[in-house]
Amino acid sequence: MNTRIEKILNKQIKAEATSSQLYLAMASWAECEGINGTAQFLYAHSDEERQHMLKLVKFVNERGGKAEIPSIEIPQKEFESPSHVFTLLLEHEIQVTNMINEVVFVCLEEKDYSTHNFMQWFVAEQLEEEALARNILDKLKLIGNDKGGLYLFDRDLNTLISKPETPTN
Ligand code: OFO
Repeated sequence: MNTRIEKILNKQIKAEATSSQLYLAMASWAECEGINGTAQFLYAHSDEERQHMLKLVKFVNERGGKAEIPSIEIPQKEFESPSHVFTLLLEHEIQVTNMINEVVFVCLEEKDYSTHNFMQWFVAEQLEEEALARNILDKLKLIGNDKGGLYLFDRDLNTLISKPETPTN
């Protein structure tokens, strides 16, 4: 595997692991706050990010590179509200999208078309994740401080949990 590609994919492995830990911290906070629908949504989202990391780990190793399993900084553990959580989540996803775009850019510069092809899955996934986070934030804006609305929002968040994906690469 081209060393520049290996390096940037390893950077992405760390980004996905960081996402997984951050969403796990958010899930744990939500559970302690008694907003269980939100907690379940975030636990599932954390698992999804771990699957993204694994997908990259397996791809790097199968293509003759060496995946690096990173250490992760302790994530933020206190949040002000569900809106605060999902605002941070969207900001984080936008950062990850920028990183994915950078990987795609390097693939083109290095003429590595098979990694470029592999990364298209992540490009599509980022679009979905950003759209989902924006959708949730829009709902929260509408609800404002209405406790009944927040109760229903939390209950319904369960329905937005996507199915865990088994990594194929
Ligand atoms: Fe891995 O999609 Fe979010 O970060």
